[in-house]
Amino acid sequence: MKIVLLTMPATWEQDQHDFMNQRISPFRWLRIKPLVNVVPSPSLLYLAPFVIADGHDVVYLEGLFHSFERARARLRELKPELMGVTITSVDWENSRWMLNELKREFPDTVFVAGGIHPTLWGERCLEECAGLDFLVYGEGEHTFRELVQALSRGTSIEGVQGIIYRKGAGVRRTPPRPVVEDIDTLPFPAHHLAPASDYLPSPTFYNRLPHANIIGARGCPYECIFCHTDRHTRMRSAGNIADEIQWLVENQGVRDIAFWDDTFTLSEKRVDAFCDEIEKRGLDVDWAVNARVDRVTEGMLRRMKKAGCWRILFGIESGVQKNLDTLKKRTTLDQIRMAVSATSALGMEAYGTFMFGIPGETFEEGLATIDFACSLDLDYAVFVNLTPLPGSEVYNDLLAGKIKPSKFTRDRFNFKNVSFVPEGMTEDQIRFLIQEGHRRFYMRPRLVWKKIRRMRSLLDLKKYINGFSLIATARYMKRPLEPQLH
Ligand code: B12
Ligand code: SF4
Repeated sequence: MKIVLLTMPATWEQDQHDFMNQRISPFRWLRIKPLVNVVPSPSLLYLAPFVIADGHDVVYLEGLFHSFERARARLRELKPELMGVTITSVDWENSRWMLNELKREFPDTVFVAGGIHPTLWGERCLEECAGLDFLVYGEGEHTFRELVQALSRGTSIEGVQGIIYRKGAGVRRTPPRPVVEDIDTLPFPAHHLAPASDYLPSPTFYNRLPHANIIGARGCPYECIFCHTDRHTRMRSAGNIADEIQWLVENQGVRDIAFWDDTFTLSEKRVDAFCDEIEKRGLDVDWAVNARVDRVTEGMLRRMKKAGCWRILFGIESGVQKNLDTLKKRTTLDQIRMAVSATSALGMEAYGTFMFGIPGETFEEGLATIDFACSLDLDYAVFVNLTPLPGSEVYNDLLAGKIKPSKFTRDRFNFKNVSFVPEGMTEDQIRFLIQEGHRRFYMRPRLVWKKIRRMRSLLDLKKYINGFSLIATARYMKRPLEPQLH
């Protein structure tokens, strides 16, 4: 079978850039435009080895490199018999519009979707999107392989665990497939389908190029109310991860790795073992991770730095303890201060993410979070609005009426539309806090100087000038931003 694994063309990134471009840049005469930041999708690349092993012809098409029209033109050339797409809730609205368009143009192609949104939304995805034929819920590797086997051999699909499909006028679901317990047994993602040299991530993502990403674990045992993740955490061994990195170094000349584990530092033993592997094998790579502030120690950070770690992203969320408690973050302001200052003191970059619109939060507390962010020795900060996503506690509590909103647009998952405003705050205040947070954080001379010193290329320079100029000229926007594709 000819199979195309497709990431849906630019929506979120494009929207973000449109959001930024709505403001007038004083540097517009330099014709500096934001660059789209794209990285390959492990969700799809993990599936590929299973169908390649069965002799299918597999193409990975990075839709995010293309406009929808260009992706469509490429698909006309490729003529796929089956198309696999990965979908998050954030992407759903735009993706389903595009999938319907594609199905109209390629009626004989079988469309299969998987990922977090089909897993959580299930039958509703088929009901809301006529363009989709099959959903794979949960982990996809074995399910996708069996589904493709059944479709290509013309045998029954009913015995394939973990799928949702149309039958007559209805929709059927087969029983769930148990997860792969030992994820070391999975083949590495098909990196050869998406060569690292084709990609240029944002400067906050890489230290050197070429850059690649690694999934070192699946799941997270914590229970933050805004997040849905598999609580059943499975970690790859240090040796298995180092084998994948070694492959990337030897075959694609990779010099930089981003770990996308929810929390890389869950096991100090594994961190140690991983650092040992990198050093023992003499792998010349820099790497970056996500971590919780309460799951790092100075000794661990020192070890990581020595083995090439250059950046740590911490989900900080708030500068007000009461709001951290509401989020069930299970962290304290002191832990945040300690983790960030130790990371910076050791010469690694620290990246913090923050959110506004936490249930019970006031506007003044939002301002206190901005003060707190500026008081930390962070290199980057991102401020977003809490968006209730399916599967999260905050979403379920809103539906059950346990949280009182002053605004809640149900099932509007696109972050830019401020779908949720807690009682005691207004949408305008949340929009203001997001812009003010970025403006105040990035316009500090100390930070600007730090960034100038770290500049690595002309492209970085262009991105920084663009970013700073937009932030500097930011005006508080009242107009709601609507999706463009429907
Ligand atoms: C890497 C990552 C990113 C990368 C994405 C890069 C890329 N090219 O994929 C970046 C940094 C860009 C990113 C951005 C954002 N992300 Co993100 N991200 C992740 C992260 C950490 C890992 C995803 C991943 O690759 N997992 C590993 C793969 C192997 O697992 P998987 O995706 O579940 O795929 C398996 C199955 O789902 C299934 N499957 C998946 N797709 C398909 C397709 C087919 C055809 C089949 C058969 C099966 C299948 O099989 C796969 C293998 O078993 C997840 C959290 C997580 N741990 O999953 C969050 C996560 C996906 N992100 C999330 C969010 C909220 C965001 C942002 C909105 C953050 C922000 N505020 O800006 C943006 C928006 C992105 C968007 N457009 O949707 C949420 C999405 C929640 C939701 N319901 O939509 C998640 C789940 C985090 C969370 N727990 O809240 N993210
Ligand atoms: S926000 Fe981070 S720590 Fe909290 S549950 Fe999600 S992945 Fe785990």
